[in-house]
Amino acid sequence: MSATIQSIDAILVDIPTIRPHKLSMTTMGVQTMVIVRVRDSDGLEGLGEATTIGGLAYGPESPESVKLTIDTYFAPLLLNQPAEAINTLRVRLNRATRGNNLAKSAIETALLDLLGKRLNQPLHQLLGGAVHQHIPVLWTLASGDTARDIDEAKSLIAAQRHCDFKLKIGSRPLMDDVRHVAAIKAAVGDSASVRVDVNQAWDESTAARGMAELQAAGIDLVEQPTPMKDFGALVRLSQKFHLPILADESVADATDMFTLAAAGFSGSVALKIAKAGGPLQALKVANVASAAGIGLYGGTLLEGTIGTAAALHAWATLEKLHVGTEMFGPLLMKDDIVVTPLNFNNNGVTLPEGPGLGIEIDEEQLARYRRR
Ligand code: MUC
Ligand code: MG
Repeated sequence: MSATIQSIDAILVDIPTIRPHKLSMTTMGVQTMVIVRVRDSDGLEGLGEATTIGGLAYGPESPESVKLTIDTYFAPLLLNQPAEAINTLRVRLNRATRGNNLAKSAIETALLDLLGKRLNQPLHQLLGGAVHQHIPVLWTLASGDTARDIDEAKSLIAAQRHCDFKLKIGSRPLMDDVRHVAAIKAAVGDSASVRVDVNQAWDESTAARGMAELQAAGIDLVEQPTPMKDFGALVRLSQKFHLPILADESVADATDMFTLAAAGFSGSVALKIAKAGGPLQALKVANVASAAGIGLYGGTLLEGTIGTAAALHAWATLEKLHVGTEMFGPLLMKDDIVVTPLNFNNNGVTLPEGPGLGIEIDEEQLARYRRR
């Protein structure tokens, strides 16, 4: 007899960030995680996480809506069902509920963690095994202040914590942003890759001007310059410039990836377990992208250690991450709720060991930061 799901808890956890994190649509001072704990009839527990950026500023799911969706709609569909039937459970959820991929990602992660613990195997092993044990991780400079960003970059380079950087732009006039980016690129030098993320803030003509300026400043990549639903703009910009484009918000799932590629997009895609609905779903996006010759990037919605570990297990199974990853979420938070944090070293992170995610909750820390 297989184990059945006995309880599902979705817990809101608020942890301040180490400094303001300024994106085109919001400035974060705190990160809210929804930590999901799924218990089975043998007493084993699987962990998952859903996180977004700035409440409802980034996308249509908020941490509070993720909790409500899981408590009210997902739990009745999952309770008393066989815990290891992950594909069947996903079909069951998707027949009864639309969208809500962040909430679905937390559930898929927790079920995979649970299965890994049952089989005493790390999550990457359930996905066919890791190709890489150490994965490169860039850092986002987004304090909102050029001099502070330069200091931050230089100390991270010196500590070999990160050697590549992404800058968040788009909230200021174009040429202010270009000057900010060019100053940082000049300060960090040729050995560091500097990219920008516009988070949809430009229209197509601003993007065309911006890309020409950024190319001249030595920038390596422009992420989501234009609105997510305007696939035509991304396609035309990717055909017009040698400076590559990284599609982020435009591509949530494998169908989005297929549609954008079929429309003629070339460049790379930011894979995110949250956008896709879980690690297995994000790997489906990777498969479609690879078939279309589109490069891969390990993306984050600034998850804490649990969500970041889940993504790392998935990214580790890919042969090549053409433009690296940004799995630094835990480092942006002032504190953690796990017993052993991830090991960031040598400009990257080491894949955690142990069954499932290889992550254990620190109950005291969880009690300290959970929302009451
Ligand atoms: C995004 O849009 O890429 C990832 C890194 C970061 O600083 O923000 C996120 C969201
Ligand atoms: Mg992005």
